[in-house]
Amino acid sequence: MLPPPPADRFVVFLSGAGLSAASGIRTFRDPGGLWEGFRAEELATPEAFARDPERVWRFYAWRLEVAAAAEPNSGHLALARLQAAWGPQRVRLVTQNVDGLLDRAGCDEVIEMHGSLLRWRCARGVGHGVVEIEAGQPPPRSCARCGDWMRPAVVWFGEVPIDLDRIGAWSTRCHSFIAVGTSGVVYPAAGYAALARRSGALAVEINPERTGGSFDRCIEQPAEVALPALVEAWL
Ligand code: BV8
Repeated sequence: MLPPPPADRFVVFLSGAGLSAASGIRTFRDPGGLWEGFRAEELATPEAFARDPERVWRFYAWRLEVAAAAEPNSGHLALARLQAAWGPQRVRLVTQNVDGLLDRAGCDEVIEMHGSLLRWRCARGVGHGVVEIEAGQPPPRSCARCGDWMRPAVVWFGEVPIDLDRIGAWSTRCHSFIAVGTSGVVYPAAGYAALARRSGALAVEINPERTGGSFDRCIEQPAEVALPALVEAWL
């Protein structure tokens, strides 16, 4: 079993689509995943949106609907339980996921480094304001200020992820860095485990399939099984 961080140290959990798989949200690169049949570049880039805003808008409106209908699973809830016991300073959460399920599970101060489906903005930039989408509501199609297309406030390929400085600082100072449900394909997210390990942290992967990344330990189990067991052992 993994050693818990000492009381004066902290653990970072970096999650990917595998954490939400048990909530019925398909991953990106597993067979039958979201990108199957599409090339990511076809839909998750500013160029794709500029080329065919209707198609990309509909793809994300559909993903918002799927995320809103999903429920946090035992993996999300385990992270919320650990944070409730030890606080968000000792249990720091970073996610590549845009489904908002960690927030809905009751987690605090989550860094959503690839943004969120629950926030939409004018395609021209954040100057016209960001719209928070209520559960079950469809996203707006056009900006109330200028009438241009609205787009999800997610980070597309070629766009700069959110809070990279903070994620980098956490990765170089944490006691342990646990990557949960991510294939380690997408950068710069995929580079933080190795950075943490080089900085002396214990680097751990929770994934039913080893990704071959730079980890000290690999827990080859699904997140919805491994996380509740880990939190139970730690608490
Ligand atoms: C950028 C939001 C410049 C939209 C997404 C090197 C350095 C920097 C950049 C690059 C680089 N090399 C290439 C790049 C460019 C590019 C990139 O990484 N391309 C890849 C394809 C090679 N990166 C970018 O463009 C990034 N921006 O570089 O800007 C910059 C950078 C830094 C500083 C200045 C300038 C932006 C990338 C963000 C793209 N947006 N999402 C949307 O969601 O539509 S990425 C998308 O992939 C999702 O966020 C997703 O989360 C993410 C990663 O995928 P995973 O989460 O890992 O999901 P996947 O399906 O791949 O894997 C699931 C895993 O779960 C599997 O391993 C499976 O075994 C496991 N699993 C399954 N079931 C379970 C499970 N695990 C546990 N339990 C289970 N039950």
